[in-house]
Amino acid sequence: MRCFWDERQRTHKPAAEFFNGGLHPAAEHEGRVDAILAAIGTTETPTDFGMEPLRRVHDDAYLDLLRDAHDEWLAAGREGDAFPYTFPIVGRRRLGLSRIDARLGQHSFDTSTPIGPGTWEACYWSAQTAIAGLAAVLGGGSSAFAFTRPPGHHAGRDYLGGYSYLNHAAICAEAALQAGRRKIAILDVDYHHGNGTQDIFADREDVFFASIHADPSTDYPFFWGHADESIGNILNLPLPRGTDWNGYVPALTHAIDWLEESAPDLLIVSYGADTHENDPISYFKLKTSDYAPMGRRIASMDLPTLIVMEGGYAVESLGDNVASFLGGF
Ligand code: SP5
Ligand code: ZN
Repeated sequence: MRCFWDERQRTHKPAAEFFNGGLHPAAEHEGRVDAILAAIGTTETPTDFGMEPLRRVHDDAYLDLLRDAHDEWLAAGREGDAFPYTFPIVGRRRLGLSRIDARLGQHSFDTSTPIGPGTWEACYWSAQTAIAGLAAVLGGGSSAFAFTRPPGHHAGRDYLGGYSYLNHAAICAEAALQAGRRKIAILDVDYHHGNGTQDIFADREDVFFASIHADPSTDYPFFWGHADESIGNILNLPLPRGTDWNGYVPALTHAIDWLEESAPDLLIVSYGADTHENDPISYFKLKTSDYAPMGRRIASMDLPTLIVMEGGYAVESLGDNVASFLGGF
């Protein structure tokens, strides 16, 4: 399978994230990069598709913030990564304030997703990597793997969160529609619900989104991903902590059957390896060997398929997990 990656994606180097009342070393760190690159072998560097495909999904004010936030953070006399600390809860007015802390809060939903000096560059090239993978698939390749990092599925049109800044699955779905595909299926198998992707495509008839994830009653992102949000083009299949492969398979079968009913002409997989038993922030029990049959079942949909990388933080198992999935596929 053709694999895409850009070294500029390394320039995002978050030091810490805040949860459970304290700062913890960032789970989405550069060690993930070497683990995955070692496992997938040769990669291709994307060409520059520019800002247009990003603008089809994300708001201009939000993109401006991603690009400028760290400079403004320094200009405000701060050091280290930029973090929000005050959030406009749902229903608050959009005030268009200019202070950096207000802007960060306006476009964030958590405190785990800092903006450092290289974050924009990494995000930009991560998106280009995804689009290059899509171009390979649209150009007649049956599948491609885009090693997107930082991840994307928690990012909405105008917000970041969950280590995600630009939503690669959404950007590629829109780009594929723009290129003449008619119906896009997105299958999200990361441990966490893909809230950004769901929000971006709510009520659409040309994009179908199915997500299998930890029950948000117990796990991040809490406020999205519940079963009763399954309406129209959205299917959420929350599973309890402790789910192993036997518990996972029926949900996978359900998600695949449901996506196939919509008769898509392209599949985008948001693949996260944080369902693995060793993942440090997650509580499913999948084994490395389970990702091969997972990949195989998804490949049985027999669709042109772009796989984008989401989470997965058990660095010592991460390369093997990705290789198992891609190998099975
Ligand atoms: C892309 C992706 O996988 N994003 C996940 C973001 C999860 N951030 C929430 C971190 C809270 C972790 N709680 C861990 C408890 C460890 N014992
Ligand atoms: Zn995740």
